[in-house]
Amino acid sequence: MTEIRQVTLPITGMTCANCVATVERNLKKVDGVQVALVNLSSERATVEYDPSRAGLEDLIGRVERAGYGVAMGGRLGGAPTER
Ligand SMILES: [Cu+2]
Repeated sequence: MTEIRQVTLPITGMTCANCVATVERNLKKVDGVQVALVNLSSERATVEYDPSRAGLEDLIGRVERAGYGVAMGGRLGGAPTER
């Protein structure tokens, strides 16, 4: 049985609905990602993925290659939270 992990990533650099769609589309391209939901007003991406197929760094790398950022650490409790 596969364990699915949910993570919330604080995304930086999004300004409009197109950005949201781009980030979502890219996150969904990561192998193992099942759900990617991006909220523009809260600048958060909620991702559900299979941790045996993808890691946090894959998600972050994908967002960065798409031209956006993932806020790490400190401010506003901005670090990615896993549960
Ligand atoms: Cu945009």
